[in-house]
Amino acid sequence: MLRAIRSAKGGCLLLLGCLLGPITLIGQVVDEPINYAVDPGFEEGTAFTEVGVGAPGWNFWTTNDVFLDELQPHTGNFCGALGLTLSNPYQEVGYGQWVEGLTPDATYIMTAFGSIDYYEPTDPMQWGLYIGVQNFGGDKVQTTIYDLEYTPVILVFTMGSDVTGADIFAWRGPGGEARADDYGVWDYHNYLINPDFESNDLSSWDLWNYNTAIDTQNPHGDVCAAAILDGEGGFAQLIPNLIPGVTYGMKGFAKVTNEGDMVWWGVKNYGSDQVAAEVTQTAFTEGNIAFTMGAENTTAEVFFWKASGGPAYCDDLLVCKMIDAPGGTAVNRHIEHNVPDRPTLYQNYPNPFNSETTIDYDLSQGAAVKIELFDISGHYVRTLVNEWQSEGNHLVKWNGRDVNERPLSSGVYIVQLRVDTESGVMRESKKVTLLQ
Ligand SMILES: [Ca+2]
Ligand SMILES: [Ca+2]
Repeated sequence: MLRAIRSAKGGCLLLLGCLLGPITLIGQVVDEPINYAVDPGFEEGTAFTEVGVGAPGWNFWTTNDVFLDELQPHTGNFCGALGLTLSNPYQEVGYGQWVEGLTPDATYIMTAFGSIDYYEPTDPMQWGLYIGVQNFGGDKVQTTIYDLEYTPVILVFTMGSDVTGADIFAWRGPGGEARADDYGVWDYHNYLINPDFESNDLSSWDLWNYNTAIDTQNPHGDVCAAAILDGEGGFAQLIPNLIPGVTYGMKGFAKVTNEGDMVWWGVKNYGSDQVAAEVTQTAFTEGNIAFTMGAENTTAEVFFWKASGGPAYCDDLLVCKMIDAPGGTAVNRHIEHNVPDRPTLYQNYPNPFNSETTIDYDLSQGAAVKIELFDISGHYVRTLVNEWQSEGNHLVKWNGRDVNERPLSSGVYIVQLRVDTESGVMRESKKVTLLQ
C-alpha cells in the first residue's frame, strides 16, 4: 500500500506559480525541537560496538548480524545495516536503541530513513524492513519499507502515563540486506498552521487557494478535511524560519473520489526540486516525504493540487524536522548523563568455558528479570532466570546445556538480560563461548 503512493523528485512541475499573490509569512514559529536519539546518524561509533544495552546508543536484538555500513549511508559516513546471515538467509535481524529522557503522556515524532536491497512481493518470505518505536507505554508504531532507495519514515506516538523511554528500532524479517540512518525522536512539533483543517477555514492556506473548500463529509481525523472541488485547484502554505541545510519531513493523508483521478501534495520552492506524493487511491492514503533546505533558503511552500477530475481530500498534514544541519543540535549528549542507573551484565567467567560458567549481573532496583540464552542465529536455547529480583548483585550458573538438558555443540551463544521496571524495558547481552 505504501508503494502505491510514491514520492517523485521533480515529478510534476506545477504551473500555478502565476497564481501566487503577495507573500505574507504566516507560518507557525516552532521552538527548535530536540532530538533525543543518541548517535542518530551512526557517525559516532556508539553503534554495535558491544553486544547489548550497556550504554546509550545502538545495540542489536536477535543476532549480531548488524553492522556499521560505510558503503551506502543515507548521510555521513555510516548507516546501521541489517546483514544477511549467510548460513540462514531467512534469519530475522534487528537493532534498536532505548531512548531516555522522554515525558510521560507527551507526544513525540519518530523519524528515520530506511531501504532494503531486495523485495519480491510474490515471495512470501520477503517481509520488508520494519522501522518503528515500541515499549513507550502504548501500542507499537511502525512502518514497512519495501523500497530499494532510502525512504523517509515519520511516525507519531504518545507516551504512556508512567514511561520515560522508548525503543526505536529497525527489524528485518527474511529477505535482503537492509539499512537505516538518521533517526530522530523529537518533541512533537508541526511547522504548519491549521494542518488538520479543524479551524474550519483555509485562511492559513491562502497562497493559491483556488477552487477549494472545507469538507465535513470526508475527514481523516476529527471533523474537517480540506477539499479541492471538481476540476483544477489547489492551496498552499508558506513556511518561514526554516534552517538552511536542514532536512525536514512531511506526512499527510489524501484521497481522490474517482478511480483514475490523481492529486498531489508536497513541497516546492525550498532551494531544490519539488518533492511530491502522488495519490490515486479512493481511500485516505498516507505518504511520507523529505526535503533538504538549500544553502540560502529559509522558506518552503507546502501544497495540495490537482489538475482535473472529481473532488480530492487531504487531512492531518505534518511538517517536522528530520535531520539537523551539520553542526546542528543533532546529538544530545546530555542524554548520556541523564540515563538512569541501568542493570549491568558482566562478562561470564570462565569464558570460554566447558562444563560450567558463571553469569554475574547488578540490578539498580528491584525488577522482573529474565535471562535467556540464544544461539548465534538468534534461536532460543534456554531460560536461566525468570522472576522478580531485588536490587543488588546476582549470580546464575550455566552448564552449557539447552532447555532439555541436552549438551550443546561448541560455539558462541548470546546471554541476554532483560529487566522490566516502571521506567521501561532494558536489555543487555554478552557473547558466551562454549568449548566441548
Ligand atoms: Ca549516517
Ligand atoms: Ca481534520
